[in-house]
Amino acid sequence: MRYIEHVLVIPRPPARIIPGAVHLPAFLSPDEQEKLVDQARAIAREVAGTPVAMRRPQVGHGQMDAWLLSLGWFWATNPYRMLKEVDGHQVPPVPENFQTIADEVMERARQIDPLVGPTPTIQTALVNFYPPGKGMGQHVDAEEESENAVVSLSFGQDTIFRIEGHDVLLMSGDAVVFGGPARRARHGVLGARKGTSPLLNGRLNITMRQMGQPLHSGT
Ligand SMILES: O=C(O)CCC(=O)C(=O)O
Repeated sequence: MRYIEHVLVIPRPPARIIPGAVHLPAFLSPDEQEKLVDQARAIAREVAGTPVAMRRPQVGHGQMDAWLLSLGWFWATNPYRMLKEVDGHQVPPVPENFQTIADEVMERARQIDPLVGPTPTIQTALVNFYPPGKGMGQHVDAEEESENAVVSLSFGQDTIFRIEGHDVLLMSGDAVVFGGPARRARHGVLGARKGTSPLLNGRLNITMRQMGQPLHSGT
């Protein structure tokens, strides 16, 4: 008997979602994805048990479903503020390779929609871990003064990214940029889809941002 494998490949071209927001499917190779996940894990291990450890922040009276690790600046809640240290513990720095990735993502995104604007100087990053089924509600990234774009990378399980009512399927290795007119767009993610990834039991997202005025101007 002959077994014929049928592989369904659905084309996912790069696309502008709304003006200033771009989706770049499969931007990272499987090897790059694995290395970045390992890198994030290693940082999380280094700070485990300290006040800057990965945690599920309290927001208002509730607690987020996602686990957050802050790099560069610590995203504190109730009230919202950005801190350089927490109880005498330095926030882990943003790894140098994040800027290189952001540069590459932005260059590609600008080819799809120049409205994404200048490349951010990556001064802060959030590593968000979503257990299967968990997501993040709609919100606006408003803590940073900078109007330069947010660069977001996805690893592990699929999810739906919703921005201003537009839904996009995000898979492991995808990048999203929102800048220019979309910099303060409302966005969030639905629950990570169980069983969609051999890389992770859950979903990891790395979101990189510039905090304030450029330390050096972006390209
Ligand atoms: O997980 C994502 O793709 C989105 C994360 C997010 O919206 C944020 O960190 O502000």
